[in-house]
Amino acid sequence: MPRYDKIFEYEPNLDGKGLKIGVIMSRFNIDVCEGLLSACQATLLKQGVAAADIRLATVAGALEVPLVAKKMAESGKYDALVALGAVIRGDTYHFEIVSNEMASGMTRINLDTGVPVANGILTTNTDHQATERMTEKGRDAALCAIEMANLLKAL
Ligand code: INI
Repeated sequence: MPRYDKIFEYEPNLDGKGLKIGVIMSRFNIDVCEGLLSACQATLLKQGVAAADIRLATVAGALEVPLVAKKMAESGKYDALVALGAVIRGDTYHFEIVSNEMASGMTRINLDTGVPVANGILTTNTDHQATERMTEKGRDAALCAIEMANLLKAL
């Protein structure tokens, strides 16, 4: 049933069957990262992605994620990627550098490679905020990756 009148819409498709998904997870603030991974993995499986079609690479911190994501995107093996990590504000300017560089790196990979990368990297002021948001963020990133993979195939 069309949602809008007199216009064809590529309807959001969250069916993960047959999709190959690469996950890049930072290990910095590992408890939060593993919370993100757990929600992401559960959602991918729930949406029909086969366990054997999910590959995980881990890196030291969020700044390392874009390079690994780029390499995975260029490999041609994945329909979409999910980046997971936690950048939590400390007392230094490093937070801004890590958050901004990571985000611009992710945008570049999407546009340069044509492979969608869902950004599931939390940027928060406190550990508490990160812990509160990790389940929803991991889930949303998984759904975003599936939706984008299907949309790009359909266009
Ligand atoms: N990396 C993170 O993933 N989260 C952070 O909060 C963080 N802080 O705050 O420093 C962080 N720094 C490490 C960075 O991502 C690189 O691993 C490091 O600079 C080596 O390149």
